[in-house]
Amino acid sequence: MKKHLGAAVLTAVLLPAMAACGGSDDARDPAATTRTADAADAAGNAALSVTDPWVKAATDGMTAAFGTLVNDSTDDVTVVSATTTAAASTELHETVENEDGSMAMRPKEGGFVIPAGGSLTLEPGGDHLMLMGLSAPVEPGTTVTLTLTLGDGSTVPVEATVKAFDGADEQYQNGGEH
Ligand SMILES: [Cu+2]
Repeated sequence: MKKHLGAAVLTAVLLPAMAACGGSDDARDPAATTRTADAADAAGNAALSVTDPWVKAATDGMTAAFGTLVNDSTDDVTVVSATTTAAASTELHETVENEDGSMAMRPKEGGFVIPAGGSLTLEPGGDHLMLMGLSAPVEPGTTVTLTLTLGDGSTVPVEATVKAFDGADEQYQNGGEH
């Protein structure tokens, strides 16, 4: 499939660049930037993979990314932050019920914790990755590359498919639109 090939090439080009600007902590753990999404390294460090990652199509403003975070390691794994080239900033959000019964989302305190040998599902109406300040329309059928940063400083690249979806329109709790 042409689309897949394109995405793979794009990833191959982008990932080394991302790794190169991965922050000042890199020197502490040289292996961090080379760890892959689907394999634990020889030392048995935390390995996280993402099943069926997808992003809600949007023309501008903000959107959200979902999927199932799977932890195959014997230690809890925490996703502490995320980035994507598709948006100016990315936040880890949870969805909570306001006192008036309406649903609102807010930054997840402490990040997403995936228990050892367990998983955490990011889904509309629940936990999700919030992409804020889209740099371009996010079109159905295209791919968005996200990079998750874990508590140990390692990163996990994620290729998320863009899907049209109605819903996941919870208001940002501190957004104050009204
Ligand atoms: Cu959100």
